[in-house]
Amino acid sequence: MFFSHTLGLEQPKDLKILQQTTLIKACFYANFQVEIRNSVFLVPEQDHAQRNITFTGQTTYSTGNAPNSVVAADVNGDGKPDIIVGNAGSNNVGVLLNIGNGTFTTQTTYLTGANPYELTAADVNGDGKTDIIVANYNSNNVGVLLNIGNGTFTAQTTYSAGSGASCVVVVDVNGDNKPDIIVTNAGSNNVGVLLAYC
Ligand SMILES: [Ca+2]
Ligand SMILES: [Ca+2]
Ligand SMILES: [Ca+2]
Repeated sequence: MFFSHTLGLEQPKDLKILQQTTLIKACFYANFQVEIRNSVFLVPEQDHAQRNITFTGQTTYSTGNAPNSVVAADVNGDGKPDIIVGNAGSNNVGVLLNIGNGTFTTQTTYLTGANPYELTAADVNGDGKTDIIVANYNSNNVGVLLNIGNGTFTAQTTYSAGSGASCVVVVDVNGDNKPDIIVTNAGSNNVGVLLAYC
């Protein structure tokens, strides 16, 4: 019989127990194994006192037609989050640089496919600069605009998707440290996975 029991960790003063679970796993076939594991998850102690928060009225910045999606990411490496907006009715994306104090430049636009329905921002080529990935709904493809520095971008490179490419996320799905693209195809009733390779 295998028996494993881990207990007795001393809790550091600046950490608190987020969750404590006990896992009991038993196998009654080949070797009759029982494993009991106590897991303690520690997170920094935080002040959870409720605060009142209010917001100002909006300050507006012009975009293209029918802006349909937005993300915030630092595209020029100054530590300030910038705005990237998908102008679905203008077939472009707009980049508004953060000039401090929560104010932004007018948008600089970059062409996309037809009806850029949704976008995300991620460093897809590993150069440390945030790129733009856009789902071009009426073009049935995904566009990738690489960041060439100072918050400016290349023309898009397109990759075929299904009908009605509508949403994109970027994540490494196969553990090779290269970010992959997942796209929903609204007109095809499926989801597509585009693996990155060099
Ligand atoms: Ca910035
Ligand atoms: Ca990049
Ligand atoms: Ca990958």
